[in-house]
Amino acid sequence: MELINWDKKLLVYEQAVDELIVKFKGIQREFKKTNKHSPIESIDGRVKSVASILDKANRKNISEEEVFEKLYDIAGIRIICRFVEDIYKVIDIIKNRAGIDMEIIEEEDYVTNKKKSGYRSYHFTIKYPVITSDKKEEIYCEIQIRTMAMNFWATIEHSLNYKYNGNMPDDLKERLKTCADAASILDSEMGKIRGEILEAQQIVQTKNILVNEVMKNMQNLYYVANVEKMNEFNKEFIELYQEGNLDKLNNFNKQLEVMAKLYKVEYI
Ligand code: 0O2
Repeated sequence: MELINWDKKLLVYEQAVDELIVKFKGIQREFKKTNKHSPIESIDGRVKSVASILDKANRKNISEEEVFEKLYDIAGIRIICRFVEDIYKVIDIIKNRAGIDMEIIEEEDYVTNKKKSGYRSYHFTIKYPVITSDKKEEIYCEIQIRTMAMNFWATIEHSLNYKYNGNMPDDLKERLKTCADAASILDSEMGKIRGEILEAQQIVQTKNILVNEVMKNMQNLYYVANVEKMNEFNKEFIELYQEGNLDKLNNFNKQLEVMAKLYKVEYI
């Protein structure tokens, strides 16, 4: 039996995780830049440690040589959403990429069919092509999609499972199931007030965009308008910003735009 050079073998898995994180962060940015609610709250990923690969292989009766063909989650990324509804948006985004830069091998819906432990999440096993300096290699990768509440529960349960080496006491298991139900209720209640939460998010985003525009306009005017006038504008801006009335801030910005036209400001 040939000894596996793990560092070398896992390089493509690291590359896949890095690339996938960049791709999903790009999608998240796209939503934010267009002032839309992003179904992706955050993304992280990891390559399983060699010890963890060997443990899982052992548990599943998979030989060392077979791990790369039979263990699908050596590379894994996790997409965290705010709402359950967002999970389904992310699922659509992934399905739309099938055949483009990834191939879907398997789907497991533990969101509607939670595991006995109480675990909820949506899993995809994909095949992902990694291009290295001299070859193309297709590897398996697992994408887990879950809400923040599901993630909180899973992270705690995972640590406890690790502590008890998979033999968690029954009473703790039961308490965790109660926690899983509570997380589920939290998701469902948050889903009901989703509209209100999104509106609040929208207000924050609109304010950010407006403030950026005001800043850009003021900066441009600084080059051409007189200092006293600009100090007045600056004072007015601070007052309006503190008042937090978006309509007034918008009118103020329009005033700046008129000034900019008057001074024939060249935008930088
Ligand atoms: P790690 O350390 O997160 O990588 P299984 O036979 O069910 O254990 P399988 O066949 O690979 O695993 O498929 P499945 O069910 O999709 O599980 C893969 C991963 O999902 C697990 O990887 C966990 O990350 C997560 N997961 C599944 N079930 C549970 C659960 O009950 N609790 C928690 N916290 N996570 C779960 P690993 O290799 O087990 O762990």
